Amino acid sequence: LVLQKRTFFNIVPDPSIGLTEDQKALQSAAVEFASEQLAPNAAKWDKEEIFPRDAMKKAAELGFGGLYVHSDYGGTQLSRMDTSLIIEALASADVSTAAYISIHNMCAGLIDKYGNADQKKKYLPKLVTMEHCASYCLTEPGAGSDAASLSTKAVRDGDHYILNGSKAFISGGGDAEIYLIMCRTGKEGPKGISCILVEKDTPGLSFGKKEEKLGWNTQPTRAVILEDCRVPVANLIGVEGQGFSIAMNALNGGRINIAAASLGGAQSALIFARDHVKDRKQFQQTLSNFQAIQFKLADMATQLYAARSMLRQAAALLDDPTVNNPHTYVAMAKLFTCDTCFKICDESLQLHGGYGYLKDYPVERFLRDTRVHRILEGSDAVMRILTSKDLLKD
Ligand code: FAD
Ligand code: 2MC
Repeated sequence: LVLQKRTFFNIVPDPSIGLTEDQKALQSAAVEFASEQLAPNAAKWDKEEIFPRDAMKKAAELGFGGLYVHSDYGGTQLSRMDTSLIIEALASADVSTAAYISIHNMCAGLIDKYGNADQKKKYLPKLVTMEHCASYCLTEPGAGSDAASLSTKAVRDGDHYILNGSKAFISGGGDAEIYLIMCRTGKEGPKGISCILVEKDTPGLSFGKKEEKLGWNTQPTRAVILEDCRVPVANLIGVEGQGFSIAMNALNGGRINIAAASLGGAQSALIFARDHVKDRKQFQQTLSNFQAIQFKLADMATQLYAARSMLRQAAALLDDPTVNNPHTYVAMAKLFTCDTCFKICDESLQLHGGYGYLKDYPVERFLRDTRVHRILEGSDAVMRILTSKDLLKD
């Protein structure tokens, strides 16, 4: 019951349809890696809450640790669209690990885009190989959806900043070597925020307990605590006051990839449902003989096709510098895709009957892992806020 490469493409809607030959080659490499390295281990990593650093290093050997990073620093330098194909393919075997790889790439991409030459030279090579992992630290106990209200402070003291505050729900927290901390260096609101890189062994940086979660169990989630944490001014990414803009721009690509991870999960859930109903007999025939079941599968495939088409178009818009407000399209696509794909996983579980509820079958893991995509990297409500703001503006 693990995903095989041959089954990934052997389904309607075919995830490779409409792609260029280069994109198909990238996708194929990612599917092969996913089916050989992730699929056989995903259930164990989930159950035992293993953060699979060796497997991620192997992924990095294929270029998946520096997807947006310039080749000067060993990166793969791919577009948002091409990156989303890779994350989708990895997630078809293991949504949680693929999603962490997405966060790591969001951080490496942020340093690549906004860091100076010294910062890139110092940090990117080890991030690209995933010898070092990175965490993105925006959320705080009192600032979730309202991220611009964050209160972690960085106060200048000569050549250093002194950071105080705490970050909640940080993926990779406690294990990652690099922390990108969004913190307040100026006035209230989005314009007073900066982005500062903190290395794991910096005195004053500590971590909360590992959170126990419904899904995303192959990656640790911890609070990140900063107590008089002294960081060189050289670790400021971009300029003071640019942090919120940096954080939001990085999140746009992140949101595409979280939704792409939902697509991968839903794709596998559909494959498992199809295979199950073709095999399972009730009332002296296979379940797939019943038109109610056939129509259910058709609806799941149609929804998946709609979500994938929308997400890929939003990714292409984000890649196009002439497009105004691509983040609104990203928001609509994340909202629709994450919601739709979660429902496909739920329908797949239903089609498995009681077996779907057992951990012997993979579908409950896809359901648990995709659920959180409607909350993190901007909840459903935040996606609606972004869309309606644009829609209602004068
Ligand atoms: P709240 O903002 O309190 O929202 C609660 C509910 O109210 C939600 O349903 C929300 O949609 C709704 N809501 C909020 N505002 C409005 C409104 N104006 N109108 C209508 N409804 C509204 N953060 C990081 O910075 N880095 C990470 O690596 C990271 N990893 C995470 C991993 C996991 C497993 C989880 C669960 C979270 C992670 N997060 C991370 C945090 C995540 O981004 C936040 O949980 C998310 O942004 C929502 O914030 P909140 O939990 O404070 O919910
Ligand atoms: N892309 C580009 N720019 C953006 C943007 C985006 N996605 N979102 C906001 N902006 C700009 C916006 O255009 C404005 O620019 P300007 O000052 O030039 O007009 C500026 O940022 C401030 O935006 P708002 O005035 O809309 O600020 P407000 O505080 O009202 O709301 C909101 C911002 C709700 C959209 C933002 O706080 C948000 O995205 N919240 C969700 C937080 C989130 O996604 N957290 C995820 C944490 S990471 C995670 O979960 C992981 C698993 C890694």
